[in-house]
Amino acid sequence: MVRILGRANSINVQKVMWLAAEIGLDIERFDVGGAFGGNDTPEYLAKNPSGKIPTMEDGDFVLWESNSIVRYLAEKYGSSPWYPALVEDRYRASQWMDHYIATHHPSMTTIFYNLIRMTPEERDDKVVAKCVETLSGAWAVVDRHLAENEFLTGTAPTMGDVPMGCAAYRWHTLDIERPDLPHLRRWYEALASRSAFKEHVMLPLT
Ligand SMILES: N[C@@H](CCC(=O)N[C@@H](CS)C(=O)NCC(=O)O)C(=O)O
Repeated sequence: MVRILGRANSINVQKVMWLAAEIGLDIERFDVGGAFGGNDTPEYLAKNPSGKIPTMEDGDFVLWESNSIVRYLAEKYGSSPWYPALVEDRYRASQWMDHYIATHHPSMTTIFYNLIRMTPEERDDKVVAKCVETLSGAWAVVDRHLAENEFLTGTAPTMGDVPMGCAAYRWHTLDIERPDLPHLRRWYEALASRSAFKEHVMLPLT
């Protein structure tokens, strides 16, 4: 059975668990990282030198970087639409996965850490406001795309919706002022109605 090393409240673990549930793949997950620790041991670092979570083990094959794990599982164990059949659609999906990492994730992480993990004394409200402004622009790009498309890569969710989808839950749940982006909200609500998304992504923010 595929094994995932990583705690359930990590957005990067959630990507993998949600995708696996959508494609019907049984996964054994182990709590590693954060309060559980275990990601700084020589044994863990031999598998994943970044010391981050998640790490995937599929037999002897070890992989880290959550987007790579999502692509691997979708290709090896999934099928269309989650792993799009057309190469062009596959790369469109991949493009949105990369776009999330490059444009949204740094600001999303900063807001999350400030609002959820830090004490009010540690929090930097100016930095949070700046990140919310940056992200409002980044999500507006997604909103315009979703005005013309039901999901990020066509008429059904694919692996391309996974990173943005996980982050959209946080964006719509955190105590921040969001611009009105109706297409983004419609897409997020469609994902939020899925049982696998509810089970693996819509967890308390901790
Ligand atoms: N680019 C990596 C980032 C991994 C990452 O930063 N993971 C965080 C959790 S979301 C982590 O390992 N934090 C340290 C910890 O949990 O102990 C990926 O997508 O897998």
